[in-house]
Amino acid sequence: MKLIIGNKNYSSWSLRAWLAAREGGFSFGEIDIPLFIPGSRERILAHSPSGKVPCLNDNGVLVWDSLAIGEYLAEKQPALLPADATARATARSVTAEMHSGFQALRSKMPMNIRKDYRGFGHTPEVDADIARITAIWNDCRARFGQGGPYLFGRFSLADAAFAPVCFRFQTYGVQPDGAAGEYLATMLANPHMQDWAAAARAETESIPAEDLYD
Ligand SMILES: N[C@@H](CCC(=O)N[C@@H](CS)C(=O)NCC(=O)O)C(=O)O
Repeated sequence: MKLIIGNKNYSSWSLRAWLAAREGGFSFGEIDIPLFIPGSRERILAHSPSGKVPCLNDNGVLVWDSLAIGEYLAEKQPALLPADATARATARSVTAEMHSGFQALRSKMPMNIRKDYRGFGHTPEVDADIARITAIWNDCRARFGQGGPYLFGRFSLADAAFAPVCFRFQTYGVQPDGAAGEYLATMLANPHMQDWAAAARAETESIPAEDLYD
């Protein structure tokens, strides 16, 4: 199994698939392709039909888009989704909401693990996205979080979906109150998240268009 991913500092979609694969206990190799430099597009297209990362190559089976990769991995490792049907439906709902929404947060607070942009990026739309994410985290923790420290107790695809938001909150100094704040701390202390962050800090490539507040 090989996962094709972009820069660990910036590629939020790559992080989702990578973390799901790590937490699912899969043994996989990585093909790391720095994005938005000459040759990037050709290199990605050699592996990924969409021309985007992440893309999973499981012994010739190609799966692209982080949502599809997560579902594929959860078919092989069902523990990546909650066992209870209501919890599972909610996990899929919040994962899909994250996947298709939060455009203001994405554009004004892009993932950028190496930077300290505390206080930057706030607009009314961004703050509304932050409020909705905080509400999701508090709601999932209260209703489904009894069996562990993650949104649905044990780690699930929903946590992978929100992993880049956790790095964003760290970079931009967003501290949610209550259970959501504790959940943020849990995610940032996750050993796989720390591995990813260490690798991001060690990268030398940068994408100037993403370094919004230098
Ligand atoms: N919805 C896709 C988004 C993938 C995506 O936009 N990937 C970006 C990097 S984070 C990319 O490959 N950009 C390179 C390009 O557009 O040339 C997913 O969930 O995988």
